[in-house]
Amino acid sequence: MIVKEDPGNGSDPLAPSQKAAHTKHSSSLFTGRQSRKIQPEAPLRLFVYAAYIVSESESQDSADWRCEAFGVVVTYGSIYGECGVLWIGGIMAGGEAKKASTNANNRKKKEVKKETGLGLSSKKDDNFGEWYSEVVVSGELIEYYDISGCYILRPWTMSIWEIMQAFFDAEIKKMKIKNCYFPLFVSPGVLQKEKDHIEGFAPEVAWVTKSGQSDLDVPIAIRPTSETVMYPYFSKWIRGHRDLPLKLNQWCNVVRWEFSNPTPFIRSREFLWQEGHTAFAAKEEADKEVLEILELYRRIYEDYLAIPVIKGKKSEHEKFAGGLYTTSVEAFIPHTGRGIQGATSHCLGQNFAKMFEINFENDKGEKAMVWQNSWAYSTRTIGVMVMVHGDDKGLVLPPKIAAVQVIVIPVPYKDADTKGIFDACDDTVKALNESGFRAEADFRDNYSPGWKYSHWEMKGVPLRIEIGPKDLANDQVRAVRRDNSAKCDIPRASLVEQVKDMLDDIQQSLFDVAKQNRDACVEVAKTWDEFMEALNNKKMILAPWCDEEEVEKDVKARTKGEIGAAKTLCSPFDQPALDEGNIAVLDSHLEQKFSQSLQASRRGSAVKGLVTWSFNSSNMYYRRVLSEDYLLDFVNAT
Ligand code: 87F
Repeated sequence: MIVKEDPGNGSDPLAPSQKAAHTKHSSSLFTGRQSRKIQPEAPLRLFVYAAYIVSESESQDSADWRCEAFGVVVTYGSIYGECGVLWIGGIMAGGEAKKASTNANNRKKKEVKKETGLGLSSKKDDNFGEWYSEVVVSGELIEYYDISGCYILRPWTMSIWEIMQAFFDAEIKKMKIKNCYFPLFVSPGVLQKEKDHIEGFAPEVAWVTKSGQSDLDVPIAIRPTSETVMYPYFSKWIRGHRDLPLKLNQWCNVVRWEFSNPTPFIRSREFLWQEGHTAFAAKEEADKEVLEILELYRRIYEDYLAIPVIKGKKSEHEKFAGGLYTTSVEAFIPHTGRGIQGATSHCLGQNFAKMFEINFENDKGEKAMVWQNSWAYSTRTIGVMVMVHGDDKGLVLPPKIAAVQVIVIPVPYKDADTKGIFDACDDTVKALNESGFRAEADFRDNYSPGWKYSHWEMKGVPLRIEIGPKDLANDQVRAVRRDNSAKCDIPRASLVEQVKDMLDDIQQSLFDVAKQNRDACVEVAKTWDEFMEALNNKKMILAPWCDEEEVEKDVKARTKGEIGAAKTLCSPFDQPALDEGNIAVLDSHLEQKFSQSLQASRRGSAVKGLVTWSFNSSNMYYRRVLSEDYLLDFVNAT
């Protein structure tokens, strides 16, 4: 058994039997193909890879740019007047200044467009980035702000967020997790305590250094996450085993001064999230919670946002460095060919307990350290939803998260009975509201019905009901679906039942279509050539991997190109079956392809070396098919 298991103390919490139990409800990645759960004795692990954008800090020119940007503290100008000023430890360097002016130009373009009417000027297939920027603004989700990377979340966004919040909040309350609120500010002392893992994140921490014109004696950080804010109090509040478990959650904003391409919802400098922080007496309790929370995240994506996700465990390299292991739900954007981390649920192990001295007296009267978890999902969920479902007419909202599920539009006609039409609209809204649907009528008299259709399409309302003279005469309404433009006439007598069926159907069909599109992008690669070909074809790749960090870094380096590089997303809990034939072919292929790595690895430690040269499937075949003795002989012989 060569695959690394639990890197810390205790047993692997994601052991096969548990995995199977927790993936019971999730949609299989491998529908239509043979699917297999990992057996304890099988060392094979498939990893999902996808291209991702190399962050600024990883790319050459921006590394210089970042050096330039630090060490100097300047204010962002006079907009704050004489009141408390928020200062950030960095200047607006060339790159950022250029970006800001480009943003301003884009805004100007958009303002001009507004006067010319509705409709998007970019197409999703032609220019995805432009399309996305346009759709989030035209769909009234966000408004750009004059600080780069910060966005105004408009009511249309907040209502989506509140619906997801209501679901998640109720679920965690069932798990006896309680809400709390800790301050936004962090003292440098506690932040420093966590310096080992915060080191990599340090450039993203924003600091308050002034109040009015005076310098603060000690600068204060703004929370990028709340481990260091909360854990000193965990230490104070936890004394004995009866104080455990301590299970807290907070709904709040966090600030991370991102330097790479800001993107509404996806990468912003301030965002909303929930962060859960829990402490247990036993590791098993923590392990169980990690997966329960992950399942709630899956439900948010799949049941609410109608987006298929893959549940799995992060590699050591990609996990939260401060924790023991990280699980995640991973989504995929077919238009860009990129994977996107949907939410994370970490087992922190006892790392923070050590740092913050979170000890307790156990039931045997001995001193013990707690086991901790932390988990979060953020407003990024909304960005993923826009990217997956939106089309050239604008947003497409799944009914379960839409603030308005049904928009009712009167279609009066010259000498028709306008009052009768308006009354029918009112009655329709009333009947739907009384049955628990979120319905509204648009009675504005300064817009034509056609304009209203486009407007509500742009905002993504799942179902439109039109009522005109003919409908009034026939005691019916006309319903038009946003997702596929299908139209039908509904007798008013069966309005509620039929609307319910249609909304259910829209929700399901959005998920089905998204899953079909996602599945069409998943490929199993068994050779490096297959891997590269799939990557170039914007696929999400399932590739066997030996769980070695060096190999992972190697894949990243080898795939780095103009559009990004490949990185591991997770080791899915749900593993596909693999054809085990053709080992010889794979073997010779490997010899050619990876001879350099092989030579390099031979210079290093023997066993590790064997691992290093095969970051594709073949190494795993060796491991499965060949005995440990053979491997040792092989290592010793090379
Ligand atoms: C940015 C600046 C400073 C991520 C950061 O995922 C610190 C951090 O600790 C940082 N970006 N992280 C990791 C956050 C880990 C963890 N926190 C609680 C979560 C879930 C919620």
